[in-house]
Amino acid sequence: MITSLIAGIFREIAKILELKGENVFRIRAYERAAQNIESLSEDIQDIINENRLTEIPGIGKDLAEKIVEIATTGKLSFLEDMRRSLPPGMVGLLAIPSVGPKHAKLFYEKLGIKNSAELEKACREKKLLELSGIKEKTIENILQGIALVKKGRERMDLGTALTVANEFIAALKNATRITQLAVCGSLRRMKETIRDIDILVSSPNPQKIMEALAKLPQIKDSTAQGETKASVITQEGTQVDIRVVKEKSYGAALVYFTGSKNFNIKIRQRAMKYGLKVNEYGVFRIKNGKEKYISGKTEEAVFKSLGLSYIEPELREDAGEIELAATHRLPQLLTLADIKGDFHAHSRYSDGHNSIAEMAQCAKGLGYEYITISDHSQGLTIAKGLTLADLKKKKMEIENLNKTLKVCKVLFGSEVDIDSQGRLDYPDTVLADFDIVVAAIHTGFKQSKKQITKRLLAACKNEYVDIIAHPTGRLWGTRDAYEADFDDIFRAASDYGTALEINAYPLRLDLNDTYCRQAKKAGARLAISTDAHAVSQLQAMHLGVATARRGWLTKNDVLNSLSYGELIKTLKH
Ligand code: DGT
Ligand code: CA
Repeated sequence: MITSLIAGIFREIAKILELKGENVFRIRAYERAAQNIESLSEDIQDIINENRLTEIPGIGKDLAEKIVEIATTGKLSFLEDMRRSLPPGMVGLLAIPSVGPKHAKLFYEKLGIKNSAELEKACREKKLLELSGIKEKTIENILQGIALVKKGRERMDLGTALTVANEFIAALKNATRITQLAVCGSLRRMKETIRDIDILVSSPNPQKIMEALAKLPQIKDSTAQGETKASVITQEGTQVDIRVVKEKSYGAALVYFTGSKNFNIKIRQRAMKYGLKVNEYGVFRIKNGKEKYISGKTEEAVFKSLGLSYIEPELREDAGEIELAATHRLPQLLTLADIKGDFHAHSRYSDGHNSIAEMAQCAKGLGYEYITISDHSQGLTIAKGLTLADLKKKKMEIENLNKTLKVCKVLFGSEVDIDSQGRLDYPDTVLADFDIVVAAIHTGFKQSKKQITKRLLAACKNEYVDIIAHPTGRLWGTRDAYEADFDDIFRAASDYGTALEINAYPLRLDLNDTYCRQAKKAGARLAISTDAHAVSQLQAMHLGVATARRGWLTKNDVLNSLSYGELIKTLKH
């Protein structure tokens, strides 16, 4: 998304300026610009087209020009010059969580550390301890941060991969006429993280596609180029593999390149049992040593030839789906159209960028019947948690909105912090007043498995808690999931009628697919929420739905497939 690209570039500039010890107002100007761009309630491309950039608070002529450059070229020469002015590798240091510009500057000036590898070495050799303010714990956090970044580099989050893929496909379609094209691989299966992007095209003239591809400005490098396939690296550094096949093989190639690898192996074995052969060109009957093409044009035809019902890409992991497809007993997976509302979103009352009315208007536009505005609770001061007086004001505002908005109900909610002992951040008398209570852990991630389990169990059992938010706390590239006994938690969620969130924020996707399936088996209900802090983030619901589908969930397993009327009857209080 262009908005996040621009905001990301401005934040990186702010960090480099801070590293260089530049004027604090200049640094803040870039940070504020990034924040204001993220909180826009309309598409920035429209603002650019209509020449209105300078109407955005904090955007003057200079920043407006930079935004236009980014929107047109996908990069900013000013940032590239700034990066070049630093010792090589230094930019990478800034990407490590728990290493801010101040630390990076200190490490460079005192120990000559210029990149992530040197920092890792200095951590292991305890050299950092010589510096003032650096403790054993800091070193431990930095090493963890380095490991997370390495992992994050190997695999992108699903949201980023979808954005890169969509931009790439749009550019390719613009460059040449294409009849059939699909994303394959882990991205089509909507895995939570993606190593590279696989694209399949059908064309009678592969050469034309390859020529158009070679000329795309999105490509930085090409690592392999054949007559019908190519591997390229985009400007962002993502690998894209492209294959061109004939129309009669398109369906078979779709099955093959969608994978997963284990799924393909099982499919091939099944084919062999029936005297068939299946590969990326089609399904063939083998008779007297000869191969006869029987299908391959569409995926449906390929599955039918193998005696299988159609298997949705999200299920193709060899986790029992082929066996069920053989007896036509696959579950009817949840779809985005089943979703009637969102349970977890923030407004300006806490740390959101939009008003309740703006969030509700957007929810209405998405066709929802309800949206919960669940701002943070009082103890979470860092996220501007709401005091009891704030709650009163917020409740009144919601009551007034509900009188005028009609179509989309605004539910009065809170994301209530679960403290280090498992207590909730408002007393029960206050909790009882909310329409929806979402409880979550925000601190003490490093507590023992036993203690974290205890905290989550206490929240599950509270009679006012409707949903446990981001139950494992994982944040891709920044923080691993904390340890807890999720079997116990899922059982308690089922026993006490507390739903478990599938947080659709792309870096979370928490619960993940595996846990969703486990939670369902334990009898728990799931609730998909975006945790949106701005109207644009409400759009991420589809990532939560994809995760639910990968977890084999149907409409009945998910709380927000209920209509407003059904929901009110189902909630705990
Ligand atoms: P990734 O890229 O690690 O996120 O995951 P995938 O699933 O996209 O894996 P990738 O890009 O290596 O390959 C794309 C698809 O091609 C994969 O899902 C299945 C198929 N494929 C790749 N290698 C093999 C193989 O050795 N055997 C079989 N049967 N299929 C393969
Ligand atoms: Ca792939």
